Amino acid sequence: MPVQLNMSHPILSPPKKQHQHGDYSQSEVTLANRNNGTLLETLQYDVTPIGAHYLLNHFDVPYVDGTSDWQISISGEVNRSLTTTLDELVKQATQQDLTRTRRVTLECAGNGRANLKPRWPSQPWQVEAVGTSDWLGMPLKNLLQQASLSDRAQEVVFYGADKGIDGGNIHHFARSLSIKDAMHEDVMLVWQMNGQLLLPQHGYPLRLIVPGWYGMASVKWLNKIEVIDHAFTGHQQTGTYVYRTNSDDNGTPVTTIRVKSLLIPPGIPDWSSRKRLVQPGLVALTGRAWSGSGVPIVKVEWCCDDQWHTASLETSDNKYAWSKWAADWQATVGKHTLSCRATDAEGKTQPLTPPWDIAGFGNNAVQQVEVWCEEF
Ligand SMILES: Nc1nc2c(c(=O)[nH]1)N[C@H]1C(S)=C(S)[C@@H](COP(=O)(O)O)O[C@H]1N2
Ligand SMILES: [Mo]
Repeated sequence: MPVQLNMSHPILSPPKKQHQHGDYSQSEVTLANRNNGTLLETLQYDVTPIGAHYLLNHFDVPYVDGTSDWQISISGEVNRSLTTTLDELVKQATQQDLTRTRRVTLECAGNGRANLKPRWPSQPWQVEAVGTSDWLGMPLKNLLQQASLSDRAQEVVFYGADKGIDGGNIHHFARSLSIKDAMHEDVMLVWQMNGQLLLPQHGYPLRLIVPGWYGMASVKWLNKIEVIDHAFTGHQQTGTYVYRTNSDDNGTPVTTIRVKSLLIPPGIPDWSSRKRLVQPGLVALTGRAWSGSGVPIVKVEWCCDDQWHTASLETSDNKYAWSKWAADWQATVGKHTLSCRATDAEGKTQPLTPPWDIAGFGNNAVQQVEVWCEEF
């Protein structure tokens, strides 16, 4: 017998979320099992191996049986609404020489959320929600030009095929961009990642890639584009992905990636605690640094026990991809804390403590890695 729900519905009228302290809840563990982070040791690779790229799926991965039936439509404030299959789109892009590959670092806006105290009950990222891929596709701009925007066009809304519920709100995952951002030559419709078709969990068969922005803008399983004459107020646009200092705050939208860096934890790990052990002597430290909007990294510093030093930096040829940094550490017996800090060409740098946001968005505070140094 189904249970009749009258007063409060746990899915459609869920209780208000509360910040958490201490142990992770069952639902946070469930989310963490579905949405893997990258393995920090793979920061060695310029391009993240596909299976090691972080994953953030709000709902279920849609089942797609081949690309020939996948349709993408553009409607709303356009002079020529159009619907095309993905096969047709790819064919046209190839014939018109529009296909491009761009190396882009994606980071989830919630990366670092679990390091805030108290923390917001959501995907409990610590530092690992970042990765870099070679994305192949075509500029979105060309498709928008083909549809020809009307004079009233104000925003472009991108819909994913995935559907679910958040805060009692049933919706397809959808995000918008202003006309100016959508027409940016680097925003892409993408069908390949690192030389192969997208994996189901990364948006197969078609996704958007918005370089320099936090990951939520890069809508996966893209099948509908709607041009509208007003500001989009969908749940993923205004109900979340907004920086708020308290729940009464209207907030400001989360957009481009804040300057950040990571260090590959050196030495060898203890299996269950992941604590690190290194030998005394020379230890090669390395990691990655990136910022949003294609702004280059100009400096990386590293720190051992409150002593800051300048690291060497390999600048990237790809403006939206992370840079590699390296430093030599003379490890001495004892327990140490290692950190790194990036500065970009606009002079922006990482804070030592997490910036406060109720949902833990945009946490670009420096990472801290504890290391035990001992002869072994
Ligand atoms: N349709 C759809 N697109 C989506 C999402 C989603 O849940 N559904 N998640 C977004 C978020 S929050 C991030 S961080 C990136 C993650 O992309 P990846 O899983 O390929 O790393 O996809 C974005 N695009
Ligand atoms: Mo995300």
